[in-house]
Amino acid sequence: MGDSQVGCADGEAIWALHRALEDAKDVVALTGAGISAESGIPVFRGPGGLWRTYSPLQLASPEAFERDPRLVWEWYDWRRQLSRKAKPNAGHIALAQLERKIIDGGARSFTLVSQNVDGLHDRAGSRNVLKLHGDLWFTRCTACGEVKRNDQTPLPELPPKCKCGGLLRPNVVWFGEPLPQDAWTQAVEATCRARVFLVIGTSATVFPAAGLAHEARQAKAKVAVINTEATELDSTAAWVLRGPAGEILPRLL
Ligand code: BJW
Ligand code: ZN
Repeated sequence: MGDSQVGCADGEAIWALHRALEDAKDVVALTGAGISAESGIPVFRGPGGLWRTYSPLQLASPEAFERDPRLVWEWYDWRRQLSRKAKPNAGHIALAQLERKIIDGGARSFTLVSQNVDGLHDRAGSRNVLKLHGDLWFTRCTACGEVKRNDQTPLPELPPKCKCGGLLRPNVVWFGEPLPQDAWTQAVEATCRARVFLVIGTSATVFPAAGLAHEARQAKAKVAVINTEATELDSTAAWVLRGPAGEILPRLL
């Protein structure tokens, strides 16, 4: 760890990061499943990350969908129901407040880049969320390509069909698929400008999203890692705040 690093979320590190956030012209936050854990939504990796007997990583692929669309949709239907019942937690709300504070304060920028598909950042009031891995609340037709919002939970028919007769899939990004071009381009541009880059509740193991944190570091941003566990980014971060995002983020405001 470098000089300015602190291995736990003590008051001094929180205060130093708070000051850096007040001073920085451009701020980026990258979030992952951990920020929604305190809303009751399981993360992907680790002990809490199993659904029935399947690892999520076995299900989040075009091959899994081709093999068994009904099984994959059962998983997504379950997650849609969980997300619908869940409420944004103090971490989501703090990020929405931070965005407002920075943007309304004048010539500064705040960009929220999320790997999450649950919609909790939107519901917490974040105005502009760059969703790198898509959105659970949209479907895409595998035949005609139509992308459509769908809020029905549970879905009446699994797998759901398009009005053209084609099979619908969740409008999310699976392994081996490209990220939405617009969101990705904006995320890279914001990362290159960032003076402070927050990495919140992500194992930072899935690329290219995780690469943004490395890019930020190379562009001389100060990187802060907020996570309950150690991550590979810790050794190069300016601050490592160990603890639940829902407890740490409100203290940064
Ligand atoms: C808390 C907490 C609390 C808990 N507070 N913290 C090398 C370089 C580049 C790419 C690759 C590479 N090797 C392989 C690849 C390809 C692959 C990849 O990265 N694989 C890795 C496994 C190595 N990447 C891809 O395939 C991507 N596409 C791509 O590369 O396309 C190239 C291409 C170009 C042109 C044409 C075609 C292709 C796509 C990746 C898509 C990932 N999709 C998923 C599913 C999304 C839909 C869905 O939700 O179902 O995204 S997989 C899953 O992982 C999901 C997540 O967004 C993503 C990241 O997970 P996340 O959020 O980090 O969760 P966890 O569980 O890993 O971590 C949670 C963390 O929270 C933990 O650290 C906890 O400690 C912490 N935590 N409670 C704070 N309260
Ligand atoms: Zn269709």
